[in-house]
Amino acid sequence: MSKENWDIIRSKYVASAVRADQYPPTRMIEAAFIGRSNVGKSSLINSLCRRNGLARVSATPGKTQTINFYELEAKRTDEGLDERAKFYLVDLPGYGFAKTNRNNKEQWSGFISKYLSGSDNLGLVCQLIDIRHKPMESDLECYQWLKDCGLRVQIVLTKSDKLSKNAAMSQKALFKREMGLSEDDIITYTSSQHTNRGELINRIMAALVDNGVEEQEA
Ligand SMILES: Nc1nc2c(ncn2[C@@H]2O[C@H](COP(=O)(O)OP(=O)(O)O)[C@@H](O)[C@H]2O)c(=O)[nH]1
Ligand SMILES: [Mg+2]
Repeated sequence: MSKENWDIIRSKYVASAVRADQYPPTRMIEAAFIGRSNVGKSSLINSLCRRNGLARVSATPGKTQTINFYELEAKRTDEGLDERAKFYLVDLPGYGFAKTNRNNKEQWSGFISKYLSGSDNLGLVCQLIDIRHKPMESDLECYQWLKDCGLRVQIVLTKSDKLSKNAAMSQKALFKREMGLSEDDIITYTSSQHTNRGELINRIMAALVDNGVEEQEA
């Protein structure tokens, strides 16, 4: 594949849903974001869109309990080309929220799994994992479940600024090994510094283009 050069140039919130009939009526290809509560998902979404307040950043885990849809426009500039593509960024509730009781947890998983297994438009799932942790049961289970659904998954190791370069590299190697990933399946990220922003956007767009995102000449 040639080196793509995509950027996110526009973003807006469109809808929150707890049921399928609340999804936005216009169908577009989707990239979903999932991870444990407090992994840095809202911060990553804001960093990708270069918008401070698009998704709500919180120090208290477990706040987002709805599926949130944002409409994004990406632009590719290569050798004078000016191509645009629109898609939905889908922010999913965090999994593994310790304070959630068993009942809530079951309800929650049903609601998420319905979305993930039922969306024909889902081109990529970005699964976020805190780089400081060892691979956790819930992360491995989630990954396996997504793969079993036939979904394409990009692993993003968040908060890489919390570790030294060397420690971050060995954590990445550990996740690669334990999850059986190739180099293209996993990336480190620091939201506050937008580290690896361009590379992650290019990977997201490559997956969406493979899955039929419509590119338009501007
Ligand atoms: N050091 C550091 N902290 C981060 C980073 N991303 C998020 N955080 C912090 O982690 C906490 C949870 O972030 P948030 O984006 O709300 O996580 P969410 O619950 O997954 O949406 C907040 O206090 C953020 O400031 C990062 O890249 N580096
Ligand atoms: Mg959040």
